[in-house]
Amino acid sequence: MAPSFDNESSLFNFVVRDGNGVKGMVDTGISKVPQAYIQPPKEQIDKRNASKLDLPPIDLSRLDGPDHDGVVKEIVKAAETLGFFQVINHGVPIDLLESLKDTAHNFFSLPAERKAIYRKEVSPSPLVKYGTSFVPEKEKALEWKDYISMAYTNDAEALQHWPVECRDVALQYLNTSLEMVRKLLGALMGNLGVELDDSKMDTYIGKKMVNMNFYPTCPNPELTVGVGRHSDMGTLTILLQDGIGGLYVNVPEDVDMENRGEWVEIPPVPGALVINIGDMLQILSNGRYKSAEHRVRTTSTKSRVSIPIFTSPQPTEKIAPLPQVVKKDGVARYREFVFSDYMNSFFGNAHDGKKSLEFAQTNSA
Ligand SMILES: O=C(O)CCC(=O)C(=O)O
Ligand SMILES: [Fe+2]
Repeated sequence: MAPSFDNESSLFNFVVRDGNGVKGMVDTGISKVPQAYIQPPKEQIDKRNASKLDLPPIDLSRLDGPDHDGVVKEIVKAAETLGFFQVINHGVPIDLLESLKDTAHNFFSLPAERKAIYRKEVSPSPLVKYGTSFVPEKEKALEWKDYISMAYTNDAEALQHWPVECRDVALQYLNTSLEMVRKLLGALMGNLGVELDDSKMDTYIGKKMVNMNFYPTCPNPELTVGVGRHSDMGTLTILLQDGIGGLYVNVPEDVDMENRGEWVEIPPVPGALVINIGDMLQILSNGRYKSAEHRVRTTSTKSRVSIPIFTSPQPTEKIAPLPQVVKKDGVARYREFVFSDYMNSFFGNAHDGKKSLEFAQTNSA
């Protein structure tokens, strides 16, 4: 028998502790969103008056031709303003993108007990974690999302430990994306006067993770969020979204763009990947590049999937604004810290916009 979802602890046990996820709850046939998922009014997403971002995707094949400098300028401009852009001709095969979306749907359609073996308390591998919401223990309202997270160390360990249902496509996705990540980061760092050799590159993107997010259909999308307002913690995120839409980014107040201060939707573009700047790149660039504040709406008609690759420094890495930039700016806007301390602060708090950066802020930020 389905538990009573009006009772908070019975809901928490079913969805979070027993690993049924939001998907398991929706499959019991609920007709309205339980109280635990109702967001405070200021976090609810009103779809009706949101604009769509009207920026053409950047064609990365042009990086290798005579337009190289022009493309670098487009990438830099996007990183300095919105912290979000889309790319095409990125080197990841289009049929792989289709397989990834199918694989995510298939994985989340598995019976709960097949997914629940990867809950963090019991997972057979520290590389793999299945869960729901972001930090359910700390959240006032839960997020309408289940996920599987696969950390990368090397190909052999990925093939050994990642769930058999997703490992091949997830690993191909990661491996075919890395060249693009290196090119993008090389261009962004080059613009700051910093040349990256292979080992320096590894300092900033040494840690890699592939996630699959699943947002089940929701009876009251106007009351919930798929993911609450946040910026990503790491260096660069590569994101595959499906055709459903619902990814919003906040246009900062202080940039020269239309829709300042508003949430704009990043429209799905077939074959494109979304790139977003994470907190580490904002800090390394001493605030020139902006980590993007974003969030995800739910829908009542179809379940949505998205598949991000998160790149970041290794936990033991010391991070601080790059000296070349601090010298030019005359001031360091962030202090030095060890990345694992930033991670603990990030995962120790519910999503709250760009508050994550306060951990590293100095008075001059
Ligand atoms: O589902 C999406 O489009 C975005 C997901 C996201 O922001 C995240 O996983 O950090
Ligand atoms: Fe994100």
